[in-house]
Amino acid sequence: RPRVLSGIQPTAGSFHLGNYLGAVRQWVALQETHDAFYMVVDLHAITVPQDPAELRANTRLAVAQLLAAGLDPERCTLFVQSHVPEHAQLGWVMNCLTGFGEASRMTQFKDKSAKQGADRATVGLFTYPVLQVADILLYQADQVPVGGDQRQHIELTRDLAERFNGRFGQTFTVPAPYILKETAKILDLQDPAVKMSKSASTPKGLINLLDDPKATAKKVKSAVTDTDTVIRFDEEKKPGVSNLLTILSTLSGSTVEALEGKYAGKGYGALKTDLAEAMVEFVTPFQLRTQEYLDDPETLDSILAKGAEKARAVAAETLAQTYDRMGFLPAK
Ligand code: AQP
Repeated sequence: RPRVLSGIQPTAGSFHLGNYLGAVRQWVALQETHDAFYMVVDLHAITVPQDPAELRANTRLAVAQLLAAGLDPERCTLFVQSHVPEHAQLGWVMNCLTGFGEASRMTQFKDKSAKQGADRATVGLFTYPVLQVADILLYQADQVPVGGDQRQHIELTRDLAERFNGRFGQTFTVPAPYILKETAKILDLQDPAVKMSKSASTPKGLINLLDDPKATAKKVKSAVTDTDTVIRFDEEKKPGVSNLLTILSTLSGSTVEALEGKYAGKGYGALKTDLAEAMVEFVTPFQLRTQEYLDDPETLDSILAKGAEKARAVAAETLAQTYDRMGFLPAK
């Protein structure tokens, strides 16, 4: 079985619709066909300031949401990044192979540090993509299921894997991105020129899966479309409407073409009403399941303990091999 690896940050509390449709939904499908490793990336979370109690609660909440979304610990390895110390260890090695200019070209850092102000951005935020390289290479992942915003980081991962292999001998699998075209970039409901995002979206443009379903329905109904009335998929000319079609298509299982046919001659109101309904139908049981997992911290902790053990077995082997190739003296 080919291997996949991916992670999600525990920072915002609730996952948003972009996280779910762009990444987590694919994770659930891939656990059936792949040797799947999924983690909650708390080491990445601290690249921006975190309140300790909140971080701890949000990490549990992220795991509960992953289980509620359909991850099955019998079918995949689910763990918390900081439970596997090899991430930080291989991260350092990768930092020492990455050019300063190369890291400076990462657009996510540019965007995020610009938002925070250059003086407040940490070195951790700067080297975050390099830690992500280590996350992926530790597991010898063949594919990395992510949203389109991560493409550049996967490219960096490929470059560093090839660089290491070239310099020290074949050590790492060179991974490929696994990005579904349809859901690579879910857009902000109020500003369809930008992606839906926890830090950049306005509250009305962002759908959090744990929001009150009624509020979610309201957000869908007030989504920005255009002055036209035709329901047609056209990402350039009709980004708002196309975004709604993409979301409804994914949630309902109907193709975008079928939806175009269904809404021919009808106004945007009909599409929004149906999408609002589909969203409520999706989030209501999702929220119940999330709460059930939160109410049973013992089960959750035991899932994470088993996950960390399985992850460490793989990570430790890769790290030992890496250290050896680089010429570190083995500890006796
Ligand atoms: N709008 C999106 N469309 C498709 N995929 C998306 N992802 C995020 N936003 C969208 C994907 O979700 C996965 C987990 O993301 P993360 O935990 O790394 O969070 P993030 O990328 O930091 O999420 P945000 O909301 O975009 O945060 P900010 O605003 O801080 O940048 C990833 O696979 C990501 O591609």
